[in-house]
Amino acid sequence: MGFSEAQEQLVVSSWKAMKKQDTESIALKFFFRFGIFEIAPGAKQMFSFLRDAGDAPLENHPKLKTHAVAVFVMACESATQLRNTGDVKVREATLKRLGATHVKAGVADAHFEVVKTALLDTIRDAVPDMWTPEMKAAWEEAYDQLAAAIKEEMKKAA
Ligand code: HEM
Ligand code: ISQ
Repeated sequence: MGFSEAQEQLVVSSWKAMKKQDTESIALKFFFRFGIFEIAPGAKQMFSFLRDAGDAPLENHPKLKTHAVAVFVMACESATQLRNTGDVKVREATLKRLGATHVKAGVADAHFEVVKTALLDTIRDAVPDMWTPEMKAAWEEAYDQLAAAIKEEMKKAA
């Protein structure tokens, strides 16, 4: 499926609108929407910041926000690459690192679907006036291609 300039714009413009809001709370909402903790309570153990949080409020954990924002930023970059080259190539070093981190943490292929749903729901709630089926499809495609690249790298790292 080709990725058009219009599709890239749907992704980039909604992320711009989200960035103008409170990225901190968007990051938190995204994370807790995973729903993965209801589906798989054991998954909590995958995240070092949940393991060592102790009494510290999670809101203030720098890793949660940085990592959550990284997912949005990388999906945006993926949209731009899809439009330009029709293919997603994360920088080699970044991809290697991501493959290794996710394998080490015990992430499985099926988890990527959970995170995708959480991502799409978070965007829908953050920019309800912009949200359309076309926007959803554009983010989905950008995310799927990015996830495929990470999953591929996870197989090599396993
Ligand atoms: C860590 C991005 C999917 C669970 C990270 C980090 C980034 C990231 C940037 C920080 C560490 C590093 O840079 O190596 C992404 C992207 C994803 C994705 C772009 C999808 C396209 C997932 C999925 C899960 C997951 C599906 C499973 C629920 C984790 C865990 C860590 C991590 C457990 C380690 C956190 C910690 O202990 O500090 N991810 N991730 N990620 N990710 Fe993901
Ligand atoms: C790590 N990987 C994917 C998504 C995330 C969201 C919040 C915090 C960490 C994450």
